[in-house]
Amino acid sequence: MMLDVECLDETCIKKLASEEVLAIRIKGWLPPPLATRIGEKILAPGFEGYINAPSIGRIGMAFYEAENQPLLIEDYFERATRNITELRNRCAPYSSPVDTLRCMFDESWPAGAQLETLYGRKMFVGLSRVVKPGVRFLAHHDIFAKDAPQSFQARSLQAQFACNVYLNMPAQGGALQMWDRDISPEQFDEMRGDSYGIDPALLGTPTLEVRPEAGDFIMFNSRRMHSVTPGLAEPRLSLSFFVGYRGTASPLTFWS
Ligand SMILES: O=C(O)CCC(=O)C(=O)O
Ligand SMILES: [Fe+2]
Repeated sequence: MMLDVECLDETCIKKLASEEVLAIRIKGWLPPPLATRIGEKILAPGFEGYINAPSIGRIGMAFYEAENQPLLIEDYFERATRNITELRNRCAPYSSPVDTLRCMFDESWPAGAQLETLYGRKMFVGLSRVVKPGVRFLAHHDIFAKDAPQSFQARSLQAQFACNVYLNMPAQGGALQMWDRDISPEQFDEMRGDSYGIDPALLGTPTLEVRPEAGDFIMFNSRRMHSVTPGLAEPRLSLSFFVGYRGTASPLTFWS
C-alpha cells in the first residue's frame, strides 16, 4: 500500500494516480540535521493559526481555508506570491525544499510541472504546518473541486496528491493514517458538520499508518481519508502542498 522509492519518477507517479498504491515515501529525502536546521529557520520569525482549525499553526494560507468566500479568496491570491517568497527567504541560505521538489516534479514528469492557476491567477505553494503536541488532525480528504466548485480547472483533475516534507517530528505519535475505503464528498460533509474533519475512530482501522521521520518526503492520494495522530512533547513541523494530475499528456500542477 505504501511504496518506498529512492527518487521521484514517472512510474511511481502513475502508480499513485492509478491507485495501485496509497502513498509513496522517500526516506531521508533531506539529511535529518538539515531538516532540523531548516525547520528552526522557518519557525524563528513566528506563525499564525489556521482560520478553520486554530490549534494548528501555519505560515502561508491554504486555499481550502477560504471555504469559497470571495473576500478570503481575494486575500489568498493577493498574498500568494508574497507567501512563496516568505518561505524561500526563511529557508535561505538553504534552498526551500518546496522549490527543489517543484524542480524534481518538472524533471521527472514528461509533460513537466508548474504552479497551478485558478481564475487566471497564480496560486500559493508551500504551506508550513505546525501541529502542537497533543493535537490530533481529524480525518478528512482533500478534493480541489470541493474548494473551488465553479472552476473548470479544479474539476478537470483526475487525481490529487498531498505532498509533505517532515522537518520536525515528535518523539512519539504524529503518525499519518490513511484509509482506502472511499467516502463520497456528500457523505463526508454530512458527517463533519461545521468541523473540517471527523473522528478517525468512525472509520475503523486505518489501511496504512506511517510515522514519518525528519527529512522524509511522503506523497499520498489526498482524495482518500487521512488523519494525523497526536504527538508527544515536540511540535510536528511539515511543508505541505498538493499536486494535481490530469493524465500523462498534461503537466502536473502545484498549490497549497
Ligand atoms: O501532515 C501529514 O502527514 C498529512 C497532512 C494532510 O492532511 C495533508 O497533507 O493533506
Ligand atoms: Fe489533508
